[in-house]
Amino acid sequence: MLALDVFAQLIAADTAPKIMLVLALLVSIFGIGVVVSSRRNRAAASQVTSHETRDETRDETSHVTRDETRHETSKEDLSVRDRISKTRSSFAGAISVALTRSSITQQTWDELEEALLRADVGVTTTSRVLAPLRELVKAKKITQPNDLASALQNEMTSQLSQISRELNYDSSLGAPNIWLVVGVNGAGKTTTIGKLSAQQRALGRSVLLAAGDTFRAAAGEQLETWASRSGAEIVRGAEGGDPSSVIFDGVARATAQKIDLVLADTAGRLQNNTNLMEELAKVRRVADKGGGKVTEVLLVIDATTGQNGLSQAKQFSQSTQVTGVVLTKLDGSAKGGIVFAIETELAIPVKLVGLGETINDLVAFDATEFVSALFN
Ligand SMILES: Nc1nc2c(ncn2[C@@H]2O[C@H](COP(=O)(O)OP(=O)(O)OP(=O)(O)O)[C@@H](O)[C@H]2O)c(=O)[nH]1
Ligand SMILES: [Mg+2]
Repeated sequence: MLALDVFAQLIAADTAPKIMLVLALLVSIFGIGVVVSSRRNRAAASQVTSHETRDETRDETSHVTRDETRHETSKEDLSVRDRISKTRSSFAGAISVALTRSSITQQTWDELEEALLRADVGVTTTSRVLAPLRELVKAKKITQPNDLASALQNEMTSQLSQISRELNYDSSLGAPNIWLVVGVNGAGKTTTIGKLSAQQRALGRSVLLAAGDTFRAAAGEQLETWASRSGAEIVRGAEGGDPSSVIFDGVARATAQKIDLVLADTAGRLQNNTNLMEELAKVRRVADKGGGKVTEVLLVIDATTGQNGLSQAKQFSQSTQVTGVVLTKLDGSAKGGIVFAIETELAIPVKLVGLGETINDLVAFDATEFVSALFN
């Protein structure tokens, strides 16, 4: 109303410049109004957005938390069968093609052979497994392809050595047992030591970790983490120092403190590097001289490396008299058949298998369960 009055007075004054001035005034007032209102709207909108963003963040976070929890839970629930799904699906898929045909022909044998070789069972073991089955078919004791499945499963189970898979621990020693852990680079030695340490601690044994991998500074730190996670003592040496003397010191300290078990880590090395294999032989000899006794030499083999594992087992065994194999990363490998090659061709028992990266992901190898998981 006030604006109209002013407008009327100005009109009455009838002066063009004044009219122009009033119009400019009105346009400015209108303009300011538009700017203020749009700012208000923007501010309100941005408040909503930031709430939404926070809510989304909270939602995201809670999803992640929920997913992680679910993942953890389901991971714990996973059986060996589930964890070896890569080997299982490739193997079971291949043999089911062969065993669902209407009759047993040369093609059946070719397909079975291919399935076994693809799972990295190895040429020698594959022939050994299939030979008795061919005899059964020849003698007409088996006539249907699907009857071959259970015969094959039995044959594969019986191929796995009947020798003990127990970890050698001599409680009557009156001195520390020493378990030396060897293998090529990145096979999973240090991780296995951490998991093993936790298992042995859970059995009530006192454990000392000897950081014999002096090659990399990070190796000692990695072992230190596992020592604190699993409640074990640790002895470390200087970077680049003599691994034998670190392990000797570890054993000496374990002896003095009446610690039950020394788990000795070593640097990864290629099995065809003569100098490094000699160094390992020395580590093995010296470890026995510190007051304890080497009761186990565990060769860690990465299951994803397949047949090369055989060559590793041969060479490491020559240098250190390997007493057992730990097959790691079976969870990520389709080549779990290497178990057969190692046991049947080298007669070294696979004692433990690694099924993941966390502290609980190490289990005793059970041949019957393993073979059954491959088929079902
Ligand atoms: N998925 C899976 N990963 C594993 C397993 N065992 C070890 N790893 C992983 O493999 C990698 C190498 O493990 P390390 O324990 O450092 O191997 P290493 O043999 O001590 O290696 P070097 O000391 O360098 O020779 C790490 O990322 C581990 O988490 C397993 O059973 N499953
Ligand atoms: Mg290591």
